[in-house]
Amino acid sequence: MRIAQATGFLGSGKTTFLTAMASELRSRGWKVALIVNDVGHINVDQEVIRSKGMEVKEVAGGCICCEVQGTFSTTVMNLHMSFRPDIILVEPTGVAIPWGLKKAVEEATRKSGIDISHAPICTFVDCSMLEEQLIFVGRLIETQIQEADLVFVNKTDICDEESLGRCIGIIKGINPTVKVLHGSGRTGAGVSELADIIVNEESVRYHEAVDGGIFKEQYGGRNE
Ligand SMILES: Nc1nc2c(ncn2[C@@H]2O[C@H](COP(=O)(O)OP(=O)(O)O)[C@@H](O)[C@H]2O)c(=O)[nH]1
Ligand SMILES: [Mg+2]
Repeated sequence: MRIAQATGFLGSGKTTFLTAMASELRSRGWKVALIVNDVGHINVDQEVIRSKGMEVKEVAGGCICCEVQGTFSTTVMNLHMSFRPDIILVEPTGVAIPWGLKKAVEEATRKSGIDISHAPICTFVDCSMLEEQLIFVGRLIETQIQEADLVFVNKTDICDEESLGRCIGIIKGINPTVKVLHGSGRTGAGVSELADIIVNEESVRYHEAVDGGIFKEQYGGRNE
């Protein structure tokens, strides 16, 4: 079974994009489940998703990065037993950071004994809002970009070339080596491209170095 997680600030378009991605994966023959972990209003139309042959579960009460990591593991195990998905797409809260999400998957793997492969964690960025958000919630967004396996610049349907270029420049300034894709969950641009990466590539894992810096290491065996 595979788990694919998204991060990105509230309103960056995660729900819209993951819904489109779920349909794309389903049309490729994957059995898809979604886990939505939100603090406020859950935007996913659960009945519509179920009518398309997918399953949705909610994890409430906090962020799966920290407070409800245990509930996340249980939800993953229950989904595995009841629905047998090939892939679970996970939308955490807008304040989740990739490091915490990686730990959540590690814990689920350890507790469940299920052979889980971990797709790259994608951080969604709203290209029309990035500069403003960096002023108000800069620390959070910078962390989401620094720790991401890849960044998706979303809502390009409402951005011109110049602001898209500026946005990519800011992201590369924060994380020079990260792969950056762009498109729109609303128009479907980039959905197929991101789906290719989600099914074919692996997440990279981070350890905090002794000096407080962060270094990357290939996401390895599940007993580590
Ligand atoms: N223009 C545009 N709006 C979008 C796009 N994706 C999502 N939105 C809108 O942005 C808002 C937040 O989207 P949502 O998917 O709920 O974001 P989330 O909070 O990250 O899950 C909603 O009003 C969406 O309709 C997009 O690609 N283009
Ligand atoms: Mg959402």
